[in-house]
Amino acid sequence: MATTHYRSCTLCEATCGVAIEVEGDRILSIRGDDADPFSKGYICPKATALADLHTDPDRLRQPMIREGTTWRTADWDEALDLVATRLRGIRAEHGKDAIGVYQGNPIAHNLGLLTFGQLLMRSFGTKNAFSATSVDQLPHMLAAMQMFGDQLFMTVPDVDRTDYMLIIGGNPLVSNGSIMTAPDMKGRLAAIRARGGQVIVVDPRRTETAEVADRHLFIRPGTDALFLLSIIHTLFAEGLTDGGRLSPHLDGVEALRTAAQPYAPEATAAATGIAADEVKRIARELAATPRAVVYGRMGLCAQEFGGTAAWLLYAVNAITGHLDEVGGMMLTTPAIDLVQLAPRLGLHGGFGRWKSRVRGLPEFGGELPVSVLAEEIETAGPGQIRALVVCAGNPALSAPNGPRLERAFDTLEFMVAIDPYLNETTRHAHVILPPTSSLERAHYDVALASFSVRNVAKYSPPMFERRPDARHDWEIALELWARLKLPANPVGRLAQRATVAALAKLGPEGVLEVGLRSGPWGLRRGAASLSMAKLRAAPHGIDLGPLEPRFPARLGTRDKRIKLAPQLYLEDLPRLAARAVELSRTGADGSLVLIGRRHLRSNNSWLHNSQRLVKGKPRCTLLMHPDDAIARKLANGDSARLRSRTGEIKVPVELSDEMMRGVVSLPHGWGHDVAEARMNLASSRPGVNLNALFDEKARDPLSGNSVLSGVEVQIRAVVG
Ligand SMILES: Nc1nc2c(c(=O)[nH]1)N[C@H]1C(S)=C(S)[C@@H](COP(=O)(O)OP(=O)(O)OC[C@H]3O[C@@H](n4cnc5c(=O)[nH]c(N)nc54)[C@H](O)[C@@H]3O)O[C@H]1N2
Ligand SMILES: Nc1nc2c(c(=O)[nH]1)N[C@H]1C(S)=C(S)[C@@H](COP(=O)(O)OP(=O)(O)OC[C@H]3O[C@@H](n4cnc5c(=O)[nH]c(N)nc54)[C@H](O)[C@@H]3O)O[C@H]1N2
Ligand code: SF4
Ligand SMILES: [Mo]
Repeated sequence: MATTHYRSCTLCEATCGVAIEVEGDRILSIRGDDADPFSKGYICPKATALADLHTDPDRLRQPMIREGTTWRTADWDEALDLVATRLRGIRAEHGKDAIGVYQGNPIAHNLGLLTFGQLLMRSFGTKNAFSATSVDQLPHMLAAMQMFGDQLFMTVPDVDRTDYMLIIGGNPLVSNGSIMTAPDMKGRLAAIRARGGQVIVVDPRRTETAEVADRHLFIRPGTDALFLLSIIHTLFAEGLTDGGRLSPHLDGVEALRTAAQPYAPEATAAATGIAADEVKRIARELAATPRAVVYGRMGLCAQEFGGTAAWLLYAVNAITGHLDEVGGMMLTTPAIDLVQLAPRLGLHGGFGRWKSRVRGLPEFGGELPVSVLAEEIETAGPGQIRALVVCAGNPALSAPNGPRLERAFDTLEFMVAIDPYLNETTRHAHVILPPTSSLERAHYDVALASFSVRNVAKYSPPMFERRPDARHDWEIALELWARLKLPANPVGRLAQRATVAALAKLGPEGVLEVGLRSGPWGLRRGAASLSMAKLRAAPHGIDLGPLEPRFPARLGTRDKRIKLAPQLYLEDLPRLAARAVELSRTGADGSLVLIGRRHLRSNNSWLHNSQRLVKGKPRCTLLMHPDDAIARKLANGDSARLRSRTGEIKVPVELSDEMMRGVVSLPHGWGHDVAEARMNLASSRPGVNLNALFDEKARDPLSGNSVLSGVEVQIRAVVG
């Protein structure tokens, strides 16, 4: 008999409710859950991949041990013992920092890894901790920390109540929103326009989002900070600033005015490609619209001036009265409050408490930028990384200069991956520990609910029983943690066994219960308090209402004030001024700059083994403006050779006037043509690795985030 299970999709930040119909262990259908109060039936085509991932014959179901070039399966005890022995040995001989860890993006979608996974990762006590954060939202986190006093105060646009949304370097129609958990962005943007509002997109490509907006402005990659400074300049010059309710709490207004002084819209137009009139119009509209918001994402922050741009983004919202106000940039009140919980778990945000050994880049939130991972493995000396633990990450494809990283992996004494696939990264490991599929485990969006455009809570129980010989991510983490900490004496061992048994009994749900009870919707609300029992009784999820103003009470700064002009940013402005002159000349010599893109049917590097998602025309193509193609004697479908400092790749070109002249675009997450990987379908349609072209040395110096946009490349037609 068929039954329907209701749960959240774990593939992207939108957290859509899905209704999955099963009979026995067969999945009959996956539909949007109409009764989910947040997603209201919306899903995207990727949701079906939940089934494909679950049934994928290439998904590993047993631990794998590599001996030379051959892999064999192993049982859990053998594999875990081996990992623990090797890691303990390396730690004993070379110290804590000899073990490096890298945590990838799916962790944000995995309750077990956000709880028990962190227990394991933090227990290494290594300075060499890395994650996908530094090829992603790090500038937003730095700005949140500098301006509002906590790295997690990356505010989210109140899309459902705004009347004006300026989107800079984000493509939510494809990405389904980021640091903006909001199922059905297409519907939500259409609703802004339906209520008489406007949507404006600033992007070097006329994206899918731009197609449904009121206006689209091409911007030269890497110039968003200049664009934002000219908006700020205009606001001050025309007397349009008004911090509203938060005015008495704003520090640095004058410093911000002075910083923007040299950047009149007329002065930035040559560099940004955005006409002065357009800048002024936006500034005036922002000031005149009571409910307006400026939002920016990957294109804004993963670039040379990403740190500066993220700061200015929040600053514009603040000085136009759109920070922490209805329809503006707001904070959630999540049921599990990470901001409150983190310090209690000994996790303190921090910046620059230590530096990377080789290049001296600052730590942020306990992590170093992934752009230094290769050199930290390759460079001999105390503190060198000799063993690496990779959890839910594929840095071979996701990090700049992946090929160098892969060469570095091969020099490691030991590498272990917690990952369901034998792929571009994990093939370098000595042991792969594969977790259960997402349908076999319990889920709650601890991280994403903190960035949601409404306050929501939803628990998804496991849909399928895990096989006795399978392990959840959290179980792998717990068992490894226990083995790594193994006390020497029998009494200690006995005590530890009891602790592990107690933790296993608690499980991620137990942690969840503690988080719920102590959170803002917990015990303090008396009878209305949220609990696991309430979540279990509401399989479609619980709507906790719209976002509410939280500042100044929630500010994390010592003096409870908002810092509009932190010194760190002001000191770096001369770099921008110098670059502005150069940028206004780019393209004059005929060079092209490269940016990235995403596709609705793809998710970073790891959904290319699903037939339903990869079928159709090839997606790993270089988008190029026809004029740029003609100048290089390239026609649609021709093969082009792209070269940068770090690498060279060959890729088919696709001509389109959706590209700004002088800018070309290629998606990341491809390049599956490696012999040892075991992802059959993916390797039959491999595409090329965009990150072979991005330089690991290029970074936003403020945050350490990698530069994944606006990099100069040479492009030639491939002859013959
Ligand atoms: N050029 C360029 N590079 C980019 C980007 C870009 O825009 N341009 N985007 C960057 C961004 S925003 C991000 S977030 C990073 C992503 O960088 P990564 O997180 O390093 O890479 P992913 O492709 O997400 O790989 C995820 C890995 O986790 C595994 N996995 C999936 N689900 C689970 C699970 O439940 N448990 C475990 N243990 N493993 C799992 C998959 O098999 C895969 O190996 O890429 C970045 N790289
Ligand atoms: N379908 C799908 N959804 C995803 C993902 C996926 O791979 N596929 N990945 C998920 C992840 S990990 C993340 S972090 C989010 C990312 O979510 P988004 O940031 O919304 O997604 P991107 O497609 O990277 O959008 C970046 C946009 O910036 C533009 N851009 C590039 N350079 C510049 C620049 O210098 N300035 C400006 N203004 N714009 C620029 C690009 O053309 C692109 O349209 O998406 C998530 N959702
Ligand atoms: S938008 Fe994201 S969460 Fe929603 S169905 Fe698609 S992949 Fe899943
Ligand atoms: Mo990301």
